[in-house]
Amino acid sequence: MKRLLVLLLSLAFLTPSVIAAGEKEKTVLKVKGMHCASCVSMVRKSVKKVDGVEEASVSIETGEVTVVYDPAKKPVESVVKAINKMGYKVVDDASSAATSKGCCDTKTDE
Ligand SMILES: [Cu+2]
Repeated sequence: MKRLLVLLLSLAFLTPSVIAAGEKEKTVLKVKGMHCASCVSMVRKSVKKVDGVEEASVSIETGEVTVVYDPAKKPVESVVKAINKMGYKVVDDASSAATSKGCCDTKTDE
């Protein structure tokens, strides 16, 4: 019984350091200007190309790009730049009324 307690205690000590080592971080970016499946796959592809990004998923309904990355490589700034460069816009808060050009933003008022 005492042995089990010791085992549990050492597990409790070990667990946090195991989690911290090599752990990925996750961030969610709000992106304006995505209209269709083509936008989604383009954004996803270019985000995944950034060094340090492990996984990227894009939701067109919410305009959210979820990025799983290696924090040691700090790729988030490059991810934001990559998205903005394609004509979309990463916004800090969802209420921002930013306008942007997506791949299929074909307004003919010009
Ligand atoms: Cu599109």
